[in-house]
Amino acid sequence: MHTPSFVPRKVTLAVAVTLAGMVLAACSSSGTSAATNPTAAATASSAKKGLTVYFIPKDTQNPYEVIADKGGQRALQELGGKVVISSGTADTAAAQIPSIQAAIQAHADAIVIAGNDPSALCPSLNQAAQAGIKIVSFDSDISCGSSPSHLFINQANTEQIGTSEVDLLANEIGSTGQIAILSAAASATNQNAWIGYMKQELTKYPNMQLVTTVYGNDDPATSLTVLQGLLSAYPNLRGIISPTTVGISTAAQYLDTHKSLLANLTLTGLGLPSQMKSYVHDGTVKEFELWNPDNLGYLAGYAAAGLASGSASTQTGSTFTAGTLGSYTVLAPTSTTGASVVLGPPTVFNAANVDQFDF
Ligand code: RAM
Repeated sequence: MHTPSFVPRKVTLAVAVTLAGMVLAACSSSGTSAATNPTAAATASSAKKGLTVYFIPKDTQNPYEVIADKGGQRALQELGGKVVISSGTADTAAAQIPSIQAAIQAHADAIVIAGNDPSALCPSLNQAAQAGIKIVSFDSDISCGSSPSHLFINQANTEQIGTSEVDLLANEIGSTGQIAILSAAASATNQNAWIGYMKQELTKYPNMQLVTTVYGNDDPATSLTVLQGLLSAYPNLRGIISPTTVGISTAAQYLDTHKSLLANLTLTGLGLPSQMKSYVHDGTVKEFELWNPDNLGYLAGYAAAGLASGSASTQTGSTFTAGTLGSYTVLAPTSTTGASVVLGPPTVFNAANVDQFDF
């Protein structure tokens, strides 16, 4: 049996258990939590009052994105500013461009965007930056080179998310058999970065074969269609990793009503505890992972307000304070992200702890 290369599973579980029952306010390893830094909230009030921050999620219908946007609203409320939530209903860059234009028209102070495509948004974002709007990406990074400069709010270490999902599945299926990935949009930066690390991790498991990746576009109906296609094309499939809350909840719902499939098939990935708990308790899913999306939006809101107020920067090593979450340090760009801060490690959920989380 393998253990994850990055953070031992036991440690991750221990973190989950330790945090149970309290607000999941994990900080990046480079950060200091407000619990150990009581002046955090006070420092944060250096943000300008009356800021307007446009939150542009992947789409406005995905419950995960809705929770993240609420976290952003919470942050701006604390800071005496406001959030405008604007996006399309499909996970495409084209659907997000009108929202960037709207932010420019409204003379917004900052944009917080979940990129549906690494580079298709860059010309519009550049235009926004030239109009003086600060750019933050969250959930799914953009890749615009140096123009416009932006800060990515990463939910957890990208490599750890990818490798740990493979390790969870390997542990459940005895590291053997055909597996597949049920992803979101084929152009989504976050999904593709995680999948890259999954493939890397799979080289440690020679008896597990990734047969295909299918894309449900974070749309429940499309996710169901591609899942059914997958199951009929690969009747011997032993495992599915769905690194999207829409994909995993759709697949769990389907398996729940087709329980005979569970004799040979294991599902894991990234899910909202609120959507997944019934499937965990009835045995459809044993373990899955996530972080607190509300905290992700809250951190992004503070980062945007900090950039717009001059109290945060994209400079490697610079720090800013994100209200009750505490202090964060900007990390240098990597092969998969621009300059970033990391919210914290993901939590593994199972029957023992899944009821303790309210997102
Ligand atoms: C979905 C989206 C989002 C991803 C989560 C885990 O809701 O694809 O981008 O971060 O799942």
